[in-house]
Formats: sequence, C-alpha cells, structure tokens
Amino acid sequence: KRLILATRNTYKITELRSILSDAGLDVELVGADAYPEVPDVKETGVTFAENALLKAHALARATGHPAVADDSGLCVDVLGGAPGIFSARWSGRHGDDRANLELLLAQLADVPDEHRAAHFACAAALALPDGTERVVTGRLPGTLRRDPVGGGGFGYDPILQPDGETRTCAELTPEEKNAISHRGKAFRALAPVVRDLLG
Ligand code: ITT
Ligand code: NA
Repeated sequence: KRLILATRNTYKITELRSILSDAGLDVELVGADAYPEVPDVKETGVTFAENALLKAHALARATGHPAVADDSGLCVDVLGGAPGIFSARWSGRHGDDRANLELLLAQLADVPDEHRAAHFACAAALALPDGTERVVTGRLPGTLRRDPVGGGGFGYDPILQPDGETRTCAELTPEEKNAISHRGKAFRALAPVVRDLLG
C-alpha cells in the first residue's frame, strides 16, 4: 500500500520516514515530490490541525492514495504563541530558516532567560481519498537560547533547548530528536490510526 507524505520539506520527509517505519507500518512511503503535477495548497487554516488537514486532503484527492501531512511551528510564550502557524514565513520569505530565526532572536533580544519559554507544536493529519480524516497533535517544550548552536535539524532547532536538556535540538542526533520531538509524538500517535484505517 502506498502512503503519500504531503510535504516538500526534505528534513520533514526524512524525519517522517524514520518515525513511521520505526512504528512498523507496512506501507510504501512516498514524498509529495513524486507528484510534481499536484499544486501546493494554500495554508489558509488558523490552526496547525486545519493546515495539516488541508494538505493531507489535497494530496489524497489528487493522487487517489491515503496521505499524511504535518503542520508545525514554534510557539513563543512571551509573543502570545507567535510565530505559530506563521513559523515558516515569519521573516516574509517562506522557508528562509536563517532569516526567520534571526528576526525572532532580534525580537526577543530584551527578553530575560526566565521568560524565554517556548514549544514546538505539530499536528499530524491522515486523509483518505473518500474524505475520511484523523488528526493528532504533539508538543516539545523548552527554552530559547540567545544564539544559535548546532548544525543538525532545520528551522528553529539551533535555538530551542528542550526542557531537561543542556543541548539545543540542532545538537541532538536525529534519533534523539525523534524520540522527544513534537513531530515524533504526533506521528507515533497517528501510526496505529493509519494501520487501522488502511487495514
Ligand atoms: P511543508 O508545508 O511542505 O510541510 P514547511 O517547511 O512550509 O513544509 P510548515 O508550514 O509546517 O512546513 O512550517 C514549519 C516551520 O516551523 C518550519 O519552516 C520551521 O521553521 C518550524 N519547525 C517545524 N518543525 C520544526 C522542527 O522540528 N525543528 C525546527 N523548526 C521547526
Ligand atoms: Na505552516
């Protein structure tokens, strides 16, 4: 059985493949890049769950295969949850991780360490071609550093230090990050749901 991963973000594809195959799903995992003719959907939702469902439904409808999608971001307490669903385009340039991270650090320059709590959030959605849908969420709580540290991961990984860690997410191995991450939690919760619905 074929399951489409409704994302073009190569880091996410790598993370999702390893999380879903660790969960023992007996399916062929195919990235959205295998369907270049399917246009990207606009992320017009106001929550991570709405956006994840929009992406999953669009791919499932267009390909005739079940699809899973992720919508995720960084939520900063002192900014009332921003950047949130706007994390990938916080600087105005979608997908420019460096510009997004640097703008956020500048905005938080005057915020003292004890007020730098933040979390990564992820909604993981499954959609079937017949319109059936499921969505679950996961979180990774932590504190924001003042300067980026570490070369792994993507996005805001170099500035988020998970609670209970001395390293940033960008200093963790992929296995260590998957074990505690918002995306790991959400997709490990989604895996049995996928297994049940795909039979
Ligand atoms: P797709 O829509 O194709 O999945 P995208 O990168 O645009 O790719 P999102 O809309 O979900 O994905 O944006 C997520 C943004 O949130 C991403 O660009 C990062 O800035 C941030 N983010 C999400 N998960 C992260 C993680 O595990 N580590 C660091 N930053 C993360
Ligand atoms: Na998004």
